[in-house]
Amino acid sequence: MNLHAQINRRTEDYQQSDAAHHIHGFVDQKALNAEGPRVMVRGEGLYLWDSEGKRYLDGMSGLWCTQLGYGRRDLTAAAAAQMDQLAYYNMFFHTTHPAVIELSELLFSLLPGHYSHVIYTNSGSEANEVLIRTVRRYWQVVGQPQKKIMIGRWNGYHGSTLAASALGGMKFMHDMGGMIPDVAHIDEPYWFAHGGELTPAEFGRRCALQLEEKILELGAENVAGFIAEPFQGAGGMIFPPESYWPEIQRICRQYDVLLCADEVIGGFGRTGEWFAHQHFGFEPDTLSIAKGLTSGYLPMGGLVLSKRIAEALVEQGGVFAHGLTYSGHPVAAAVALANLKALRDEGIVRQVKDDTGPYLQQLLHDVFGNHPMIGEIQGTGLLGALQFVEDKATRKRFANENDLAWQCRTFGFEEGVIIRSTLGRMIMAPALVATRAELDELVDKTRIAVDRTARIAGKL
Ligand code: PXG
Repeated sequence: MNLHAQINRRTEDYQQSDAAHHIHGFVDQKALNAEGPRVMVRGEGLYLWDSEGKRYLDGMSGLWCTQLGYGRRDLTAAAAAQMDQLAYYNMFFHTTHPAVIELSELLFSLLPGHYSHVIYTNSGSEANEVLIRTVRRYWQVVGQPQKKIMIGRWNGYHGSTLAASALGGMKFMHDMGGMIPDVAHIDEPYWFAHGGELTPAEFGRRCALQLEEKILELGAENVAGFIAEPFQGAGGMIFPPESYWPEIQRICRQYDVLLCADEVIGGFGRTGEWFAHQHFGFEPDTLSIAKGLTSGYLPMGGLVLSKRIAEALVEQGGVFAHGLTYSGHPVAAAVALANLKALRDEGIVRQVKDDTGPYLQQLLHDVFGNHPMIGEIQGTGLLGALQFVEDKATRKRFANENDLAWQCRTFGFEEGVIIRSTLGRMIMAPALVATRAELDELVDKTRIAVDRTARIAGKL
């Protein structure tokens, strides 16, 4: 394939035009305009190429979404065939279409048996928007309309729309657009940063008990649901202590608060299980999904409902006043179907669980277990987080950890690997099709970037 087939303009030309017209997400636009964004032009497998012809191993699956990697011709063929056949039709006017029906069949064959229905959206943010409405509607229908409050967690991430960011706990997002009413937050179970003298198990229980305290403070009769990522993604790939989820589940059951798992990052094989809640061993009432559902090839998300919720809505709820022009879009559905078939039939999820996942975890511990800059390694399946630390004994973090992590990420780009930084953590989540050799390259280049950072920090 000719790498430059579609590039007939100079990089600076692209950058100037981008600066003239485009507001990017989560960046200082003025600073970005001065620097000029990298222009990505091609992807194949785990690799990306920019407009200068430089190759990168993408250690982040795009934005945690390209489970199958780039350039899968079966997905592009599925999209093209569906566009030829029926490019668009809606789910209003009492209609449906085969692509979305077949997708739902396959989805529920992969999910545990107590889930039965899905509301399709175009993104994870929208899945969490509809979650709020669905959960509140459920309680109305079963005769407890005062149950409205959603509890989320500080430093949780559930999307960028107003309501989804309100569920999340990124304060700087709340400050920008305001909050919606009837949302509360509890602390995140980030032991390394906030655990103090407690053991991880004690700290995990303590964090979970905050949920009980918050429910009692607000009145259980007013609390509709608790939303959380099984492990935090955008907040820093933070895995809760093992004591956390069983206690959270007990509390939700005891006070009849719906347990809502945000599986947008954890779903579709990332942990080696189909869904992250299966890895952590708890049973949510709802699952928000997106990203890996289509391997990111087209936008699609959804809210999966347990039978208990779906039955109430369907049998007693009457009109459910919600719907998007593109809910269950046939082309997105066809791509999602092809994607899930490939993940299943090529044994990719199983391979992450049995082979490449344990391989990556072992590699990370071999390479970084005694590294002077790394205080904690977390991960499972094809997920890895490296926590920067100034003093291992006291878990003291660098005052400038954010800058160091950003620098490390920049070194990564120079070395030809894309890893992500959040506060003082370096994160990797490569495509699920990664081979052992690609994981070797990912970890090796990450080590070079971390070593270069450690030299700046005076640790090497
Ligand atoms: N829930 C979770 C857990 C997410 O990670 C969303 C919902 C929203 O999905 P959409 O499709 O609306 O973006 C996400 C998105 C990062 C980063 O920096 C992560 C996300 C988005 C942007 C940046 O890690 N995840």
